[in-house]
Amino acid sequence: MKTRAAVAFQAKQPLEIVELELGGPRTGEVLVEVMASGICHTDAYTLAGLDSEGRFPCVLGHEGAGVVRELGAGVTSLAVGDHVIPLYTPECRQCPSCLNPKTNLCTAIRSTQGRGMMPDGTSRFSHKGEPVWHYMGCSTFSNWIVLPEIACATIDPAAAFDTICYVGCGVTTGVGAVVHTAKVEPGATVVVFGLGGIGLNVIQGARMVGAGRIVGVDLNADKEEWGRRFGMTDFVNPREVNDVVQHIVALTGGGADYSFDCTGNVDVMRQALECCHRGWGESIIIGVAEAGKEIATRPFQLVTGRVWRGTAFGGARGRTDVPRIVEWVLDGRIEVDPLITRRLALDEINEGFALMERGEGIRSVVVY
Ligand code: NAD
Ligand code: AHE
Ligand code: ZN
Repeated sequence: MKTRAAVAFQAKQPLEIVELELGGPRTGEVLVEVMASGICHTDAYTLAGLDSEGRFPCVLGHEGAGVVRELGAGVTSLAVGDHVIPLYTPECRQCPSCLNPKTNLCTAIRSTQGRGMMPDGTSRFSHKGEPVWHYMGCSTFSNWIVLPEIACATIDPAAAFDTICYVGCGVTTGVGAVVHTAKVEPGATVVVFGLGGIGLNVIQGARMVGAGRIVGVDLNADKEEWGRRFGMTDFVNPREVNDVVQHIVALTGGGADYSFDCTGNVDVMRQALECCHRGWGESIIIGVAEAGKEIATRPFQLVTGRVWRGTAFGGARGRTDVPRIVEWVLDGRIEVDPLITRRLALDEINEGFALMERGEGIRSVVVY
């Protein structure tokens, strides 16, 4: 069949809207009509050529929502008409990682996914007879996609596609980092670096679990109002203080119980660790740094009890936890709609990337 898609033919070039050929679902796969897709900073990072797994030409996009339209052989847990969120972190419930309660990082199809392929090692997209690669197992910048059954979370059909697609990455990553990875307790002091599409969800996750003090840090002064809207109690602009670490340690009376990097900048990651409280503060890395970058700190920081962790997809097990987060959105515990600052048609997608680059708005969503 044919599908309209925004194709990244090469790094650092605008996406091009073209018609692709799409092969149908094979055993254990389904055909999904994507109804909406958010644009995440990770899409921009891969398009900028900073992703060691970036493979071109490809169809980017990993924050979608849609409807199952056709089942491949052997699919038992999905039905035609189901509303689903594609999962870049699938949940097979059988691999050693799925069987280990310490991680959400299912390994069933990770190696082919990282090479832009479906689990059988093929690409289902092609253009003029040449393969176009999948991205993060999702490629939600295509109107139609094929997905493995284990990479689909079934969600409540009451949720609007152009809002709930954001749960496919940003909402789950931010809220999940608080709930699943850090397990922030009521009353805790939380510091969030980077108040974009992820950081604001960390803030609202911290508010939801009853954190006491929620400090937001961003270079963009416009983000103060955004942070306060979602529960931030204090704002720090690093441009306006001498030493951001010392400033936060003083502001919080000794340091954060939990800090989160939502910038992808390795210098900020160090600040996020070092502003944690001696003895117990934990810093969670969410931001994705460009290929070749490394983090550094004095070992003393860890010897004196600070903990450095990372999280992918907010530690969420997609098929289990995503439907629950959708319910939190539907019952108003998590607010998504106000964070979607622009809705675009597919042929306006490059404008969505430009808005993110300029730091204007929070999330842009492509509506098919
Ligand atoms: P975004 O562009 O919406 O937000 C980034 C924010 O960081 C902006 O507000 C920007 O002003 C701020 N910022 C930049 N440099 C800063 C600095 N030095 N100090 C303080 N603030 C600074 O991006 P996003 O969509 O929120 O994504 C944030 C990061 O999270 C990206 O690196 C993205 O790739 C990553 N990410 C990771 C996961 C995961 O599973 N681990 C999931 C989604 C996104
Ligand atoms: N391809 C990159 C890794 C990028 C990365 O860490 N991605 C996150 C999700 S970001 C979503 O916006 C992730 O899921 N990581 C776990 C995993 O298995 O990739 C690189 O550096 O090669
Ligand atoms: Zn993302």
